[in-house]
Amino acid sequence: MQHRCQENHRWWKEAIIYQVYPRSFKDSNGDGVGDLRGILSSLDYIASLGISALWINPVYRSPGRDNGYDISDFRDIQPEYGSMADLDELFAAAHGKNIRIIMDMVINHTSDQHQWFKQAHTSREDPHYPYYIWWPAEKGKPPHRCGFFDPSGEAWTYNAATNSYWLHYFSPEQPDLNWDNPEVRRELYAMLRFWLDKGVDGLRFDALTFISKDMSFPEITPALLKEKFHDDWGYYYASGPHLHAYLQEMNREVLRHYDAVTIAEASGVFSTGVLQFVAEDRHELNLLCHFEGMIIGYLQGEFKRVDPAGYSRREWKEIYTRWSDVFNEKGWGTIYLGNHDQPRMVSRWGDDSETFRERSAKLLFTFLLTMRATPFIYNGDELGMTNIRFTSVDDYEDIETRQLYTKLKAQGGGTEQFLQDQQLTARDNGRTPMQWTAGPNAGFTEGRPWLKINENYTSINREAQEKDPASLLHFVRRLIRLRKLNPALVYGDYALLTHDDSPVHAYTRTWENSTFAVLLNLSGEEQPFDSLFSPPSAESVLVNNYPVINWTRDGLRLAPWQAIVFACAR
Ligand code: ISL
Ligand code: CA
Repeated sequence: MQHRCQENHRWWKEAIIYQVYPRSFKDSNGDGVGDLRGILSSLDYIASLGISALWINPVYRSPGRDNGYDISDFRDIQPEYGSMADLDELFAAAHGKNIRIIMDMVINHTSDQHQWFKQAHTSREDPHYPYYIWWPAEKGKPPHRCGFFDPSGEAWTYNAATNSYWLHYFSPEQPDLNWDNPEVRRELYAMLRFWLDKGVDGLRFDALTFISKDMSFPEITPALLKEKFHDDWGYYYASGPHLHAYLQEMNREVLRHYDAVTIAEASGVFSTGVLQFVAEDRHELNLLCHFEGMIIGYLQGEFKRVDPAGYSRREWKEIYTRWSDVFNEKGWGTIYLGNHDQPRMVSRWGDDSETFRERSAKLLFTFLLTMRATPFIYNGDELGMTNIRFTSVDDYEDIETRQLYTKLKAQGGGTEQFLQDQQLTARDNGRTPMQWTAGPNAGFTEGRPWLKINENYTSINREAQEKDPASLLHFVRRLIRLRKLNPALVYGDYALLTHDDSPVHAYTRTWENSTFAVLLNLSGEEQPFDSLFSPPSAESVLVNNYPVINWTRDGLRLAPWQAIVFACAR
């Protein structure tokens, strides 16, 4: 078969992207905050993983209310992270090691400390007033919109100087930009060119699906929201009237003139809608990160609460299969199991108990690196770092947790349940400092870390895993190499073998005349697997997180969290 992808190879389809959360990665000057020189000094480690590109979370000038997702100057660096010269040095050093750089672009909103907003909120006559979205108070109270990080949950905040309310889908300190204003778009495009001209190799667009709003702000009752927009504001916010027109314009004006990969963070986009963003003939973007995988196991209609009993494996298989199949003819997918907004991968999807932490993390990486999509690895996951599970609200630094708690208290809710939920879902679980060594502060800083370090750093750290050939870290390196050496694992057709409720996720990846079988037992119990395959020879087993494969006369028995990849006989 002449394969559809053959004429369509792109570096970012073959890439493995490593996400660095600068604040928590490596501190170079003892102030307890990770920084650019810290990343620079860790570049050999990053390169040793074999990854192709680095995505760096925002390091721009920012008051840091949302750890950099509230930008006050798009063209400057927040001093606690370093300087523009440091960043330039990092770009050059990374490029010298064949590592591409992807920068995070936050263009749905700015900080309230951005010059534009500082001026805008002084008067309706100010030229920057129409850079933001306002509801004049003479029209009464604005129709309710959800502000994710607002202490009252409301996305409008009143400003006396202009006698109007500004819109903020996140916190009040993150006013939404008015994309309907051509001036705003012109400014943002110029800013994007500034970064692309510097030679960045990719852009990850934060909350990109939210940029267009229905500016008539129709009243949305909870009933209407349920009926028309599922149960989810993300979906409503991602359905703005001019979203695709703006993305096409941004492509025409900026993106198509550069050879950089473009990635949307796309809350509220489902597999039915993704091709509108990434099909080649749409001329919008290259890749999109969806949330369908992240919301498996969430309690229906609840924000930041997952079912403590776990998640449905049937749903897992269905969602990842659907998100693989949707790109069979056009576009290309992404896959991730954790990031700076999510709890730790092994705590959420695996089992972080002593017994299964390492095995289940190995299984999750086997999945991540054998699917037909560009994989993202979040820093620290390659060491099997786990949720910190804070037992006090005061331990949390994250604006989301803090605001949710304020809201809960105002409504008279209980702290205990809140803490239990946050132990499973809070973003700070994934933001604790990187565990480099068993030494003081896990080798992250010589000062006082900005966020507590997980106490398990004495056993879970890079140093220990470097020395142990059987460690997760070495396992991940081998998997990365395997993916890079085998186009079947990148471009090969994906076929699900287990369409049932069992926790076994088994699939094949086929490309030209090679086929790989991937068998994953997503559970802590032994599972039978009725295999169509004959037992593989020892040399065709490419991955196994156990020393043996238990192939009985009745078929295969997969051990708890066992992950196997083998090359099928021709
Ligand atoms: O919409 C949501 C919930 O329904 C969120 O998932 C939202 O899309 C997501 O949190 C957006 O995240 C990004 O933008 C935020 C920032 O705090 C995150 O860290 C960033 O990844 C605001 O800039
Ligand atoms: Ca520092």
